[in-house]
Amino acid sequence: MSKPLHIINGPNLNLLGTREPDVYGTTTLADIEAMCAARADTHGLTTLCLQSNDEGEMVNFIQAARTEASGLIINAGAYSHTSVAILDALQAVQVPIIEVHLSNIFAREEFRHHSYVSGVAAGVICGLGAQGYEMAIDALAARLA
Ligand code: CA2
Repeated sequence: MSKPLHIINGPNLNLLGTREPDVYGTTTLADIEAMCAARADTHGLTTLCLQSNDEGEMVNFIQAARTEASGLIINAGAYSHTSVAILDALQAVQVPIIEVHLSNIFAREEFRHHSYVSGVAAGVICGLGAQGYEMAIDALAARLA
């Protein structure tokens, strides 16, 4: 049995499906986490999900991925654009990392165009909504096969 894929969603993503549907869609985070588990299952993989509004808690979960995960999917939310602490934690992770954003961060404000996560990610998916998470799982499964 392989280690689970760790899936991290950062600040405010617990609000998905309740506000700003024009930007982030109507799918809730619970829906996304269930979709991820189902998609992983088609590859014989499992998932372990964290949503946190707390940067330190996210760092702790990333550190745990060093020994407890086979791959990592991260939507660090606004911390993508600000957090050197999350970058430092990700740099210590050896398993493949895929960065996901629901919205197309390059079609939005300039400050969203840079992500500290991107430089340590094997790949970046943005602008495809909840489907981006499924694509990230497929990509990790292919790498782990
Ligand atoms: O597009 C993405 O997935 C983002 O990571 C979402 C972040 C944003 O700061 C990034 O630039 C791009 C914000 C998540 C906020 O989520 C909400 C969802 C519903 C209602 C309000 C906020």
